Amino acid sequence: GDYQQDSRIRLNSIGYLPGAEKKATIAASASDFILVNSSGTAVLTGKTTSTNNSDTNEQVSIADFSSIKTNGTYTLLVPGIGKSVTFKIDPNIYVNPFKTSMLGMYLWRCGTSVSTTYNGKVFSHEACHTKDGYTDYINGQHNIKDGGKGWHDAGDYNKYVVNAGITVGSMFFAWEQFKDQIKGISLTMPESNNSMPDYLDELKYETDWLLTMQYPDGSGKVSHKLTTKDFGGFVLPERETADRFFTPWGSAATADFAAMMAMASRAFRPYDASYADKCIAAAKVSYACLKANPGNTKPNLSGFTTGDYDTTDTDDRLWAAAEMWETTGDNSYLADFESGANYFSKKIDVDFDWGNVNNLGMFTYLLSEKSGKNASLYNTIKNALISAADSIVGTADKHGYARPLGETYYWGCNGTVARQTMILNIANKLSPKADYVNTSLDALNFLFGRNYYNRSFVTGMGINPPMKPHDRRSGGDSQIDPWPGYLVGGGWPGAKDWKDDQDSYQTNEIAINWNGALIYALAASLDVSDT
Ligand code: 9MR
Ligand code: ZN
Repeated sequence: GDYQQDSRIRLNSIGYLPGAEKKATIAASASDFILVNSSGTAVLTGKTTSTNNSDTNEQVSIADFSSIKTNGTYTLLVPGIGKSVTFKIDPNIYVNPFKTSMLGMYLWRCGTSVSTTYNGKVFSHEACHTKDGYTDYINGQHNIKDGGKGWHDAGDYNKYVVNAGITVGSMFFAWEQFKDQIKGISLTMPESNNSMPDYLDELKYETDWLLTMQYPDGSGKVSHKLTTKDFGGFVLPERETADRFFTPWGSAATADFAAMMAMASRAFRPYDASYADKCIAAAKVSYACLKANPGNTKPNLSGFTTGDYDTTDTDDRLWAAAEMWETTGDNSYLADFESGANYFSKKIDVDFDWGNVNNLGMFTYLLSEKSGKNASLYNTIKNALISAADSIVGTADKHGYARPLGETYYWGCNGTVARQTMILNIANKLSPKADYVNTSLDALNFLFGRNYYNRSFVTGMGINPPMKPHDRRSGGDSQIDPWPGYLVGGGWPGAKDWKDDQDSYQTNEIAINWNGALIYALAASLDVSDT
């Protein structure tokens, strides 16, 4: 018959790994499907299974073509409905998405000009925020101190330490677990010919900035953020010239700083030992500050209407203790982690973001090969990890689009869908199970088109991607296309509430913590063709 492309046939428009489970959701009642290869030959005919997807209130039919494992380009035909977009089965499908989401990080660099050509279009801006930044706005002083480099946070150009925490943390986890796959991948950046892997060069651009956020007085306190007083307009960043200020310190930012710098020290050590020394030295000073200031210290953010990233510090302190122990081997940090964990948390949260880095501390403790761990605490946390992973698998199984976060929607929930892959992949490492890998891939399937909208949620990639993200560069340049490589936040309050509209900051913004999670998910999937 004559099949027309039909938006009711929803699948991962990037494709599928050969060994992975492969499913499409058809938002219609359809009993049969046919998978055809690029020569038009039917390689599989099958029957769908029908189910109700409650968050979108749709009766859907699921086509399962997991048995096809041959590399190639395919189309799914559904008699009476139409055909899907073409997609690949190939072990390397995630290499370009990984590079493009890292390109997004490079394009977020502050304090420098950036430029790239993507799909034949140029995206560039001049050096921005070259005066970063002014100290001590609250006390009325107006001195300049170096706060250069780092990534802009999101659709806005500000820089926030707490949101850097979950982002940099996730990206270092990706490095530690998947460096064999990541190491050889060459990325767009001025440093691509130096001796450090490009992935670490990109992270170093952020950690260089983070080091400037620590008070220069030796106290170890870390400024919560470096921002304008109010959000600026939709102009290129070099046109945003309002003064930006270091705010006072907060204990969550200080703990995240210690954790990130401890991780940085481990990652950079083989390539730049003196930088690694600098990172762990900075981490120790901030950790000492936390010990000297055991209470939760909220930053004084009065006078600012930019992002708050307001959070309590218990989880951040636990994470810092775990990373300090893993990097230094010093048992006092292990004691801090274990007593903190016993007191506050021996759990893994299935749903976590910038305000809850508890999991990161738990992950490092679980993955550590150092001796001295308390066996009973270790087993409790490991069991919690396995139950969290099993629960995510179950949630995805029950959802018509296999969304690992199920029916939970909130600001930035697409980021969480990507971030849950950390739980799944770490569980898979400690207790291997194909379901963990397949559900991790379900997160990518969902984000790249197997969803209610039949659209990719990542700019510049996949089927019908976002065109109008809430991003000041995309809105402020003369290019119609948005800047590439960015995961948008996703719909809420409900499953059908995403709007590809620049004004919809609640659903269509971009942010480093969401991209960092996507980068982890992609890194984990660079080549699992043998599962
Ligand atoms: O991602 C943040 C989300 O969890 C919060 O609910 C929201 C409101 O506080 O803020 C989000 O973070 C924004 C930050 O405050 C400023 N830069 C843009 C971020 C993404 O929207
Ligand atoms: Zn900037």
